[in-house]
Amino acid sequence: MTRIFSGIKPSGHLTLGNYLGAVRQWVATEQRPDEALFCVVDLHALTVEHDPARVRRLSRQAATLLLAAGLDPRVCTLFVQSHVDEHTRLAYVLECTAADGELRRMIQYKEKAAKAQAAGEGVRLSLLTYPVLMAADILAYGTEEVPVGEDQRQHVELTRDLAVRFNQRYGYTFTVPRATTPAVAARVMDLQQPTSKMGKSEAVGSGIVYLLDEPEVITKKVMRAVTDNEGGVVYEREDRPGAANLLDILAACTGGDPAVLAGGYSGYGQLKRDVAEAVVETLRPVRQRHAELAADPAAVDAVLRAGAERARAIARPVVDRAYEAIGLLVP
Ligand code: AQP
Repeated sequence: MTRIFSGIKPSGHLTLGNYLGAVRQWVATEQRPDEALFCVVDLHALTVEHDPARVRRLSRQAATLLLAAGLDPRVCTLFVQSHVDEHTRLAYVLECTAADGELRRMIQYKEKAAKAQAAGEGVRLSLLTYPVLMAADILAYGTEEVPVGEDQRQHVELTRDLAVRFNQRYGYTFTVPRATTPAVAARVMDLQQPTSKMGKSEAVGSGIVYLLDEPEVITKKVMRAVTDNEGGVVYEREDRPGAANLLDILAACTGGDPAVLAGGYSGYGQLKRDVAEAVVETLRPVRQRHAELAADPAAVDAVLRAGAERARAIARPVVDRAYEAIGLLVP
């Protein structure tokens, strides 16, 4: 049995990138005889300027959307990070294992710190240290597999480095996890800026498809996607990123190979129409189920409470072992 863990941060409304890159993989794990835990990592949403009421609202919305996407709380454990103290308890110990330099090399830190500075905002210390908290999220559960989008690979690599280093210094304590990414759409790009990732914390834009967008809105966004002026439709990620992104999305929604799909089109009009339809149909059941679940927030909260209890029971002994190994008296 493989232990699986992954998380999503309530830093904005969930996007098509989150769904194709991560959430769909999570739902697929339920077909396997494995133990999976999925988490709304709310503490990670506090690393940049945030509105407390919005984070609270988005946390419940993310949990509701994960259930709507197909996570079944009878099969997996769904919970909120801040409900399980073991994450922050372990994070400090891992900070004593990590080096300042390796955290400053993280791409997301560099990009977000530069953005905060450009906006005249201070850079929160947590923006530097949150990859260590993410390592704690993963290692606290003896996780073997972390299904994520491509952008999170570097953080999972850091997690592996910290686990190996801790084990070498203090004796075997942590399972060393590996990242898994989907074969297509591991990095869905912004439809208006196809060289940038479709990110949920970006300002609302016409290049971002949200899971709760109405079908007409999705169609409009896809039809206005930036492509290029070259002739024909060819799958070339470097030279024709807009077209490649549309083909990746189509392949992820319909099954198939993006390069092969390209051969079926002579122009972008039909490709965009097909992508729009595929995305609308992929997201339609999620949106419908979300409307039902959102009508009963108390039921969602009950799922999260039960999930936190199960998660705590798994994490506690792992974190206790780490405390003991590093030299702390465990009560
Ligand atoms: N565009 C994407 N394509 C494929 N996978 C993606 N993921 C995110 N965006 C894409 C994957 O979704 C999971 C949860 O993501 P997250 O909440 O950690 O980060 P985010 O959605 O990328 O949110 P932000 O706030 O916009 O964060 P930054 O600015 O840090 O990128 C992850 O598995 C992620 O890989």
